[in-house]
Parts: sequence; C-alpha cells; structure tokens
Amino acid sequence: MNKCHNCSDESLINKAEKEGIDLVWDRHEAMQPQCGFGEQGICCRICIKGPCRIDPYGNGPQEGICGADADTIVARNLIRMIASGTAAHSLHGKEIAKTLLEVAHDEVDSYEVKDVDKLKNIAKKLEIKVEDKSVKELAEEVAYETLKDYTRFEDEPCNWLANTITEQRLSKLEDLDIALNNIESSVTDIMSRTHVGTDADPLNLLLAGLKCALGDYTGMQLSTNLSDVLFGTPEPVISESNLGVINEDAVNIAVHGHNPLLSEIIVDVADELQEEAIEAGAEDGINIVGICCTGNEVLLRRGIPLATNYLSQELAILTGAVEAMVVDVQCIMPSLAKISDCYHTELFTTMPDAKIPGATHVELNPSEVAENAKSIVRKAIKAFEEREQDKVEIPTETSKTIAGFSKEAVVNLLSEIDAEEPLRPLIDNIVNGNIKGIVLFAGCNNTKVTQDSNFYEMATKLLADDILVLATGCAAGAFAKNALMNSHATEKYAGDGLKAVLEILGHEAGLDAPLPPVWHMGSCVDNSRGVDLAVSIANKLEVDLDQLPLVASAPELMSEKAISIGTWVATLGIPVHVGVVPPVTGSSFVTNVLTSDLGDLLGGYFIVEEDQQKATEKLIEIIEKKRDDLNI
Ligand code: BF8
Ligand code: SF4
Repeated sequence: MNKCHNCSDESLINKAEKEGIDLVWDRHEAMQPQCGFGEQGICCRICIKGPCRIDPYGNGPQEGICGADADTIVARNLIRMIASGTAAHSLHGKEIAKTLLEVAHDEVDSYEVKDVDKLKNIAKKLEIKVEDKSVKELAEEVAYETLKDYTRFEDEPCNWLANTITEQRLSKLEDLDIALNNIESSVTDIMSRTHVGTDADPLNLLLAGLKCALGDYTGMQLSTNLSDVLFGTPEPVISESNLGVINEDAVNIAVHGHNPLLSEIIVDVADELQEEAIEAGAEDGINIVGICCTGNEVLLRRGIPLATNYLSQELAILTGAVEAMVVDVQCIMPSLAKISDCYHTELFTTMPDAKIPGATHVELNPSEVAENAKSIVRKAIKAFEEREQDKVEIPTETSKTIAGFSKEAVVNLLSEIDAEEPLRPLIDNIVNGNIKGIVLFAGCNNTKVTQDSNFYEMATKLLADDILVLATGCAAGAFAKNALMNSHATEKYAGDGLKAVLEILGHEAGLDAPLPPVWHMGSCVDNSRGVDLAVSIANKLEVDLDQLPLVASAPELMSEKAISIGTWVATLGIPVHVGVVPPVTGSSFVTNVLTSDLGDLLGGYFIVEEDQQKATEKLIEIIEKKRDDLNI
C-alpha cells in the first residue's frame, strides 16, 4: 500500500528513510499483525480480573470472567470511545466559553469580542434580551447561558442542542429520552454505567452512547459559535496549502492542535515580531503555517496557509526548516518530540493537560497569554540561527485554497442572488437537480488507508455526479492539499449541473471564476456549520434532516472524536459512511443496531465500507433514494 496520495510527502518519507528516522507508517508496519480481539472490540480491560477476551470463532470463552458477553463488551468499549470524544470536544468548547466570560469581566487583555453581530444573534437564539445591553453584558450572559450546558441539573435539553436542530428532531430525541441536558454528566454517566458490574444491556448502553454523542454535538456547536464571537466568523479567504507553504527564507512556526485560543495569539504576536525575525536574517520574517484543526481555524479566519493534516504532521519537521512547532491539544503525535531532536526544531507544548516528554513546556496563562506567546516566537527566531542548511528539503508543491465557508458566508454569498430568501437559489438548484445532493466529508487520516486517497477518490466521483462536497477537519486538509478547493477543481471535476451553479455563485461573489466544488467549513468542531446549513434547508423545506439528500462520510477515520461525531451525525438523522471498520464487529447485535436499527429509529445509520468505489456508489444511491422520497 502507498503511504500517501501526495507526491510532496513521498520525497520527505524517502528523506526520513535515508536519515534513519521512523515515521508513523514505519511504526504501523512494526505493529503488524494488530490484535484481532482489539480490532473487533471483544477485549475487555474494564476490571483487573481481566483482561478478558471473547473467542470470535466460538471455540474459546464466550463470556468474560464476570459473565459479560461480546455484546456487552463491544457496546461498553464503543461508548467509552464516544465519552472520550465528547470530553475532548466539549472541554475545548468550555475553555472558549470561559474565555468569553473573562473578556466580559475584563480579566484578559489579549482577547475581545470581534463579531458583535454574531454575539447578538446568539443571544437572541438563547432567548437573552439584547436591547439596552452593552457588549460585555451580553457576552457575560451568553457565556453563563452556555456554561449551563455543562452544569444543568434540571431535565431540560441543552441550550446549544435544542436551539440548533429541527423541532421534529428534538421531539424524536425527547421521545427516546436522549435529549441531553448536561454535557459533562453524559460523560460521567458513561464512565459510571460501564464500570464493572453495572449496565450490561447492550441496547441500554448504546442509547447512553447516543445521548453522550449529542454532548459532543452540543460542545461543537458552542465551540464554533463562541470562537466566531471571539475571533470572527469566517468569510471566503484565499490561501495556499501543502508542505510547500513552508518558506525557506522565513522563521517557520507551525501551529498544531485544535483550540484557536493558542493559535490566534501566536498569529497576532508573530505580526508584532516580524522585524526581529528579519534582523535575525530571515528575509521574509515570520511565516506561520497550520497543521490539523488548528491549521483549519487560522486558515479560515486569518488566511494562514495550511501545511498538512494529521498523518503527515511529522513530515513538517522533516523539511528541516520548521523552527518551532507549537501545539495545544488533541491529535498531536508524541513522536514529534523525538523527531524534533534530530533537527533544530523546538517543540512547544502549551496546555497543562497536554505535555509531551522531550518538548519545551511554555504554559499559556490566560492573564499573560501574549507574553507567553512572545517568548515562544522569540525562541523560534533564535532557533532560525541554528537551522542546518544541508538538512533542508522543502517540497515545492502548494495548492491554491479558497476556504471560509461558514453558514453565514454561504448565506451572504447567496443573498447576492436573492436578498429576501438567500437559501432559495441553493434549494432551487437542489430541487431541479443541478445539485443532486450534498456529502459532508469529515474525520481523520489513518495508517490503515493510503493518506488522503479515499477522500480524493470519493470526492472526485461525487462531484462528477453533481454532488456538492462540504469538508471539515483533516478531510478539509486532504482536499486543500490535493487542489480540490479552488476554481480550477470546479472546471476539472464538477458535473455540468454543479459547475453551472458554482459558476454563477463565483461570479456573484466577485471571483471572476467558479466557487470551489469542495467547501471548507473549518475544523472538526465546525461540523456544526454543516448542521446549521442543513437545518436551515430542512426548515425551509419543512422536512427533518433525515429527509434531505445529505450524507456524511469519514472515509479515513481514526480518533475517538470521529466516533462520537459519526454517532451524533447518525442520531441527527444523517447516514454516515465510515471507511475504516470501527471495533464493533465482534458483536453482531451492536453492528446491526449501528448499521440498521438506528436508521429505523432515527433515520441516520452507519455505512461501513472500506472500498472507496463501492462506498461512493452507496452514497449516491442513498442520495437518489432521498430525492425520490421527496419527489424531486
Ligand atoms: O479534530 S480530523 S485527526 S485533527 S480528530 Fe484529529 Fe481527526 Fe484530524 Fe482535528 Ni478531527
Ligand atoms: Fe473481564 Fe468482566 Fe472484568 Fe471485563 S469487566 S475485564 S469482562 S471480568
């Protein structure tokens, strides 16, 4: 199997081999064969009578020492993954909400309310009276109302759940008793019910998983929205992507992780310290580049070029021209520390809950965040002087990338055509079949798949069939790097109907060229933007989400966060394809619930298909069936 779809990565993989540096693909190979019990989810380590494992062939034990069978074990393991994903996303959101509160209380200098209109719109959504209130008063109330989603005892649904989905969907969730009231208690609930000797009923366990996944959704909604308030709501922006964005004549600082609280400040501070870098001999000053979801956040809001996505994060250091890699939380390979050691690169960790042995820890303290960031940037400038020229090898490839498709940006664009009813042109084109349907690509890269290949192969086929593609997270990174987010890609890949629509929209947007066929909506938490768009369309058509010709796909998923996202996507009624088999196949009960019963109950379900060609066909089939059902 090829390691990656991207030729600029290939040359650096060869460089690593020459230099004797192990990369993620080497470690994957060394790990073969991977444990079959683990792969099927039938290994239990929940208590220390274990580990226990169920024999999938029926010859050995069919129960763990406590009597838990495969169904119980698989369901428990799966919902613990959901709990971890939910914890990760929702803690990110909580940090943002707390920062908004600190801004309201004048406790931090480095952050401010950048999008006052959005703050007001959110306040209205949360039923907060807007009139006669200052921005800070509103910020305080919005922050408190948001933080209630982490603390509520009453049996009422979370603000950011109830106010962001269709009414029909909310009542379906209420009927199933999964309309979540408190994000953090849903995580606690899972950890508690999966403790040895508690919940053994696989269906009951899975329902708790759905409820907790809605906590992931709620955390994402509030993360996206409050980040927009603090840092600005994305609008279309033109930038570049791929490792070629690393600039030989600059101090290169890679920001990596997830939370914009860090990267926004690094970008601000770098602007201030440009002169110092030039004085140190870097002709082009400081060049910030992004990796993973942090990269998406600063690409969308600041036009910062995106270096790469998850699986090739190590390769950024292999270029020999990255002075500093600054990381916050999630999806950061611990291997970066060792690889940095082979170069002049300094790896900085910044969060108290995400330290890496071998990295330099500079904690971002809310009250002196700018000073902390400055000290990191100055260390990077110093490291520039230690760069070893003979080790520098920067790939030349870059791809023009148009990003920034927040729901607001899409509505603004469309309002150029119909100011009264901005969504009308989009809906009309879906109804008349110019746009046959929409696929939202999300999720990670995984060493089990040639990097980015499933994304690329599936999207190009879908586009040819007039299906509009939305993307977030490392999916968006894959499309950005592989040149699917610019006007040229529309000419090259879009079917005639889709192309015609994108040409008109591009013209209205003043681009003088078509809009890209794949719309970059942001980081993983910004999957909420896709839901916002879908909910607006569903409300206009007076249908629920499960009736729309809309599907999601995570063809290279890897993380627990991706599992929780997939679960809430299905719970909200949207079929979701996964291209890597999740560890559930050891239980036919759990597998059937996820791939079939869930669809009967909620409209959304999982489609497991590793073959990208077959997966594409299945997605098209679903879209066509939904169109038939809608009589369009
Ligand atoms: O939150 S897509 S590898 S970077 S988990 Fe991670 Fe997966 Fe990338 Fe962003 Ni999302
Ligand atoms: Fe084994 Fe049961 Fe303990 Fe799991 S909880 S390790 S199945 S004894």
